[in-house]
Formats: sequence, C-alpha cells, structure tokens
Amino acid sequence: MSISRRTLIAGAGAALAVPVAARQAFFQLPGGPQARAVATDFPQKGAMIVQRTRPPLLETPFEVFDDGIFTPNDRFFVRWSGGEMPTSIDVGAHRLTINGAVTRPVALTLDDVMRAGEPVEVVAVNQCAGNGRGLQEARVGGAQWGDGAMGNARWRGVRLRDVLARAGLAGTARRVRFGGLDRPAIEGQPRFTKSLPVDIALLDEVIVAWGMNGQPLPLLNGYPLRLVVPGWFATYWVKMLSDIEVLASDEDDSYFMAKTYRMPADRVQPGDKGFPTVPVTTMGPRSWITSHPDMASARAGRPLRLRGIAMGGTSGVASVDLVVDGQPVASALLEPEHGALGFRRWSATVFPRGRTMRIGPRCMNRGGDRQPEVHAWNPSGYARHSVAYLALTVI
Ligand SMILES: Nc1nc2c(c(=O)[nH]1)N[C@H]1C(S)=C(S)[C@@H](COP(=O)(O)O)O[C@H]1N2
Ligand SMILES: [Mo]
Repeated sequence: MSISRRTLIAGAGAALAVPVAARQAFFQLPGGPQARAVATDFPQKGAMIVQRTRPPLLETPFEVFDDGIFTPNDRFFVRWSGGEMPTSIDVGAHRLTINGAVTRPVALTLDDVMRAGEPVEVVAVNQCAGNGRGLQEARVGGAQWGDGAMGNARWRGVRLRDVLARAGLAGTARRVRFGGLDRPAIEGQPRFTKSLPVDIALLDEVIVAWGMNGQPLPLLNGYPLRLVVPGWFATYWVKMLSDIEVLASDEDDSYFMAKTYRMPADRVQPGDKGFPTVPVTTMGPRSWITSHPDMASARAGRPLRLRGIAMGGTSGVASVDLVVDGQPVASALLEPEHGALGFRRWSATVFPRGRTMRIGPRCMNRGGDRQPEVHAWNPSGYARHSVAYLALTVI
C-alpha cells in the first residue's frame, strides 16, 4: 500500500455540493421519515444514505452489515461535525505538528509518521456517539441516524505513543488534544478538536492510522491520517489529523469537549435541565439481527435461523443471547473472533410463537457488561446500546 502518491479527487467539490439521489432507501424511524435518499456519487463511496450533503453525513445501509464483519471502505459511514474539509490533499506538503507540553515541538512529514514506530494493525469498530439517535423516543435534535453510523475495519498505522515520542512529553503533560484539516464553515464557530487523557493516549492500541482494510483511508474518512481509539466513540477518532497539542491541564475547555459530546451523569427525563454532565467516552456492548428486517414473517413453531453481528465495546464479545420481550430464549453460536474490539458474527435458531414476536440479541462483553433492556434517554441521543428488537410476523 502506498500513501506517497498525491491524491487529487477530480470534481470532488462539485460532487459534495450536488449529490444526485439515485434512489430511496426504506428507513424507518419512530414518527418518520419512512424513506431517505441514497446517493452513489460521493467520492470513493458506493450507495450511501444521505443525512446531509455538506459537510457530508452519510449512513451505511443496514444490509451491508449482513455481508461480513468488515465494513467495506466505500460503504463506511461518514460524519463531519460542521466544518469544511479539503477535497484534495497534497500528501507531500502535509505535516503533523506536535507542540504544547513537549520537550521539542516537531512538524512531521507522512514519512516521519510512518517511520515513528513499527507498523501495527488493529481491528476496531468506529461508532458515532449518536448512532441510533433517530430511534430514540422522545426524539431529539442532531443527525437522525438509524444504526448505520458505525463500521468495523482493520486499521493500519503506528502507535500514537511512538509518534508522541518524536516530540517527547514534558513531565507536566496531562491531556493530548487533536485537530484535523477541517475548519468551521461559519466564521467564529469553534474548530473541531478532541482530547484524551495522557494515560489513554499512551495505550498500546491507540494508533495514528493511514490504512483501512488494506487501502489508504478514503478522503471522507480522514485521508491521509486519522486517530484510532479502540473502544472509544468515533468523536475521538480525529480525521485528517494535522496537529497535536499536549495540554498541561486535566481540563479541556474547548467546545467539543466542554460543551457537546456530554452525557447526563445520572438518569434524566425529557425536559430536565441543569443536571451535571460527563464527557462521552467508551462504548457499551451492542448486537443486531442482520439476516431479517423488521416485520419479516416467520413460520410458527418451525426452526428459524437468525444471524447477526455483535460488538463488546471496551472488551471482546463473551456471549449473545436471543431475548423475547426481555426473556432469554436461546444462546447464539459465536463465530471466530477477528480482533476483540471489532464486530463478531453470531447465529441462533429460535421457534417463532404468538402473532408477532418481539425478538432481539443481547450481548455481554468480557468485562461482564450486558446490553440494557431500555435505552437511557438523554437530550443528545448518545450511546444507545439497548437491545435492538425486531417484530417478526408469525404466520
Ligand atoms: N477532523 C475531524 N475528525 C472527526 C470529526 C470531524 O468533524 N472532524 N468528526 C468525528 C465524529 S463525531 C465521528 S462520528 C467520526 C466519523 O468517522 P468517519 O467519517 O470516518 O465514519 O469522525 C470523527 N472525527
Ligand atoms: Mo460522531
């Protein structure tokens, strides 16, 4: 794989501005919509559900997750938080700067980054904190995603730790803040930056990646470099990584840390105000049926083979049970794991009964965390990981 070629995507700007809705996708959210436009003409992308064109928010059609546990790059969801990103990158001129609480500020070329340590590969799920927001009731503002704002890939890069070592952390270093090439579309709006505590930034599995499923990162997924923070929500996976600032403070008062991407510290109800919040950080276990859509029909009393995917969040998948209205009815067979923090396939046989059967998979991870029955409503619709039920029509 070569990254040292110059990527110029002809006409990308035009394509970003005027996507052609090739067809509609069936897309059911409580209270609507029932369908969404699908575009096929975003650069390096196949058929994607369009949530917004500029900057693009593209959702993976859910049937893609039934094809395999690795999400193809051209079907991988896209999220930009409100900025304008370059539509071409001059990789020769790209620099990753590191400054702040370091021994020597540096400006690294792509070659410098790629040679900062041994290349490593990590399989991990990149999931937006707002994945499934559109399924939350009462509905809230923000991108109205179904469950397709996630994907699993084999990421290739070098350890962030090795990259930081090129600058050398000062003894006062407490947090590491990351920024990319995107800039606010509206002047005066805050720039998208995110930070991690130093102890997380130095973990083995946190990498600065250039490769995704054996290919360079697609432009919209952060070419030429992005941060990969396995187990943590995608908001920390800063794309088109261009600058790192080491903070000598445990607090980061920048907008996307201090004002958004925060969760209520305790349970809240729609309408509650003034409650304490904590930053969104790590992901919980999740699982889905991928073999059957909602409202599929099934024969009463006959064995029904279901198949799906699961993820453990911060640890591997320990088990997946099929539950009907909260009661376990079968335990799923897990297929071999391809990376503990990626998707894992499961299958199970159940026996449909009643007139409609509300059935869903429930994953437990190796840390003993199990998917809750009911989603903890919150005003930004973050971190949904309750059991994803389907209603099967029993005939
Ligand atoms: N530079 C930059 N990186 C970013 C963002 C952004 O707006 N700018 N959005 C973050 C959020 S909120 C998400 S969900 C993921 C989406 O990653 P993807 O587009 O590769 O799927 O990118 C993250 N990294
Ligand atoms: Mo996100």
